[in-house]
Amino acid sequence: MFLNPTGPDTVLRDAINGIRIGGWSVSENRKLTSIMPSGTVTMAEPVCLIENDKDGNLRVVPQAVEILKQIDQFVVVVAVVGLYRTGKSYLMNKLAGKRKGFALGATIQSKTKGIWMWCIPHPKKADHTLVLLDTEGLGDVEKGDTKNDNWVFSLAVLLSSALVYNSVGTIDNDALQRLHYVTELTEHIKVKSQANDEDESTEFMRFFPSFIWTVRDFTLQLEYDGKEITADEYLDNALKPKSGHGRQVMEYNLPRNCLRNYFPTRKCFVFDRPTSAEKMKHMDDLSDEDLEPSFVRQARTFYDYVLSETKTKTMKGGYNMTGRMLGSLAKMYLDAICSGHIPCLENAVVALAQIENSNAVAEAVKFYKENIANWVAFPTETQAELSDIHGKVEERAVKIFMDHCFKDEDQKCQIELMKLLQTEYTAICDKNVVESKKACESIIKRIFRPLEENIASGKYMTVGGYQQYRKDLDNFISKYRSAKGKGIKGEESLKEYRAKKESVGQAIMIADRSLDEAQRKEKENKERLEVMEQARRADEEQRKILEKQMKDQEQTYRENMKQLENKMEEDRKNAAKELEMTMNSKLKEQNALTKQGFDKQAKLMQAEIDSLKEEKTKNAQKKPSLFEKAFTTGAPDSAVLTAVRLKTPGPGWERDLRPRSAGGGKRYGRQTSHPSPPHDLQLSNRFTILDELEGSSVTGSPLPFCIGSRYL
Ligand SMILES: Nc1nc2c(ncn2[C@@H]2O[C@H](COP(=O)(O)OP(=O)(O)OP(=O)(O)O)[C@@H](O)[C@H]2O)c(=O)[nH]1
Ligand SMILES: [Mg+2]
Repeated sequence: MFLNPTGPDTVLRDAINGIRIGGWSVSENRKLTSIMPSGTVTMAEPVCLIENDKDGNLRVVPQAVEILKQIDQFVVVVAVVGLYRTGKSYLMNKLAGKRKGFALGATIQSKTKGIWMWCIPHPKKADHTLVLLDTEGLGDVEKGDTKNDNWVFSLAVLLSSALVYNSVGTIDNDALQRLHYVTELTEHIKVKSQANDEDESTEFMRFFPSFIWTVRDFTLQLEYDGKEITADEYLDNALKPKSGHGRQVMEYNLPRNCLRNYFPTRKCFVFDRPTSAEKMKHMDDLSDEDLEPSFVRQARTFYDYVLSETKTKTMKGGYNMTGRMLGSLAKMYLDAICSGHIPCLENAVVALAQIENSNAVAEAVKFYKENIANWVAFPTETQAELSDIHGKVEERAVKIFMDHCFKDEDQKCQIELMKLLQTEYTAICDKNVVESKKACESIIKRIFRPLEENIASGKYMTVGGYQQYRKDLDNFISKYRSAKGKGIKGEESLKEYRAKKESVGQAIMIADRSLDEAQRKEKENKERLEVMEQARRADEEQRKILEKQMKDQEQTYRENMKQLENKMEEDRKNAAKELEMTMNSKLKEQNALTKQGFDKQAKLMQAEIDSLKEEKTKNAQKKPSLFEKAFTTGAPDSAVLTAVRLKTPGPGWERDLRPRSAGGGKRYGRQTSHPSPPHDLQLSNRFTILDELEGSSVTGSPLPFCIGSRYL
């Protein structure tokens, strides 16, 4: 047993100093490209993640979860478990590349209590955070009550992507019997939420971490039947089952079978004694020079293997996990344990997806709002200018969502995001109209002031006054039209101003005695035509706005489609990778069983392999949901077309907005049985696809375009 002084220490150390908080940041210079997913932390020292208090209560430490929440990067999680006083904390410090960190105990009393956590930037994997979990020693007789040992062991399995099992001496039957925690995992981990009697442990391999056995103070020769063997072969030999059916054989085989069947990969490292007993009392003060060179070498090999081979922590389905997700997961599992339930992988994935996806929506909307506010100078000169900014910001916002979401069943959250962004954009468009009208009003006031003054002073109420009035009016109109800063409602505002002036013009005409009846008629006709021309200009202006907004919708769908397709492809790859890995591990085990003469067990395993194969095929053929279908189908599938129909006032209304060829006496537009859209038609009125995608059936007019298809 490893010995030395200092008492137990469960105080949460303030390691939050020195944390670099990550997350999405937008630089001051308003550049969209400057958003950087830094999202990691560097902790000066470990903190307690799960407390195991004197009364035997387990509790997640909120401050530690807060730290994990800052980690937006994917995490590689290495947890160490094993009997107390076996040098676990020392080994974890080695992985952190530090001499001190996880507290070492130098007495026979156990040191580490609960589960401690240390997050550092991954030394070998860019943009990944390494999370080291050091656990309380198992089987501490002094505790008297070891009821939490199973939970500590199970939590280490559930939270890690590599589980290091640390023991001293040799891997013999005693060592394996001491690892009975692994045989009890079925009582502490549930895979599916629906309770049924089927043995779920066949599924464990898909979600379990890789297994690494570290054997400390190893004094034997790695030889078998006179031949030199590797540490891995040493472990494999130790895990060989016995044939037979008696109770003793079953007991002998149980931990071995569990280890072989639950974990996707196995690895073994043996370590020599590091130094003399005396020196080991203060091992965290010793440098490599003070240690046995063989131990230093072995520790280095272990370090290199763990840091290069340990995969990113994934969830059921192969989704990569961020630090934030790990924090939520720890909390969920602890909540389940504390309320007397068994942590369930399937429930955890669903609950985590809900949290993550609604966070992703919130993040994306926040980003959109902030950037639109930063970028748009109201009023924009054209609708195209606003659309352009909207398109760019929206693209990034959707990307933020896609980067953070997972398992978004039927794209519920993505549709929710599209709705929210649409609402935001509609509000921005409305504001742009209001701001433009305000700007136009003030420009009109400034430019037409001399005209107003002349009207007020009665300057035009004389012979020849009408001609002068028209000349001045035309002059100011052309000045107004060339003025900058009016925004998108220049003609509409002018139309309104001119409408107000119509009666003034008529009064001046009547007062002008130089005009005979015929001339007056002719001028009136001209006035009428001008009013129509002004209205045409205003309508044309509005048509352009609407047309652009329609294009924006198309663009929104294209962008969402593009990013969704990428995401789906990535998800498919991850799921396939997970299945492939499990299948390979099972095949390897099956081969080994056949070689060792356990044909019956090997045959039994075939059923598991077949079911994985079936799942792999299903996964590749997975039918897209309605939303996916809408995005990916090229054929005019009537259900999809109906579902993605944009609710417009009726077919042909878009054409109705186009002016008729010049010279038409009527304003414009051909008569149809469908009404033309009101010119103040808002995007939100027309944009109803999202509601429809969420379930309600749609009937009505055919769509003007189909999202995501070549019918756009
Ligand atoms: N003999 C021996 N002692 C070691 C080794 N590694 C560390 N020690 C010493 O063993 C003592 C216990 O080490 P820890 O790392 O605290 O052991 P632990 O497994 O974390 O202990 P608990 O947290 O109490 O379960 C310390 O005095 C270490 O210096 C080793 O490889 N061999
Ligand atoms: Mg320890």
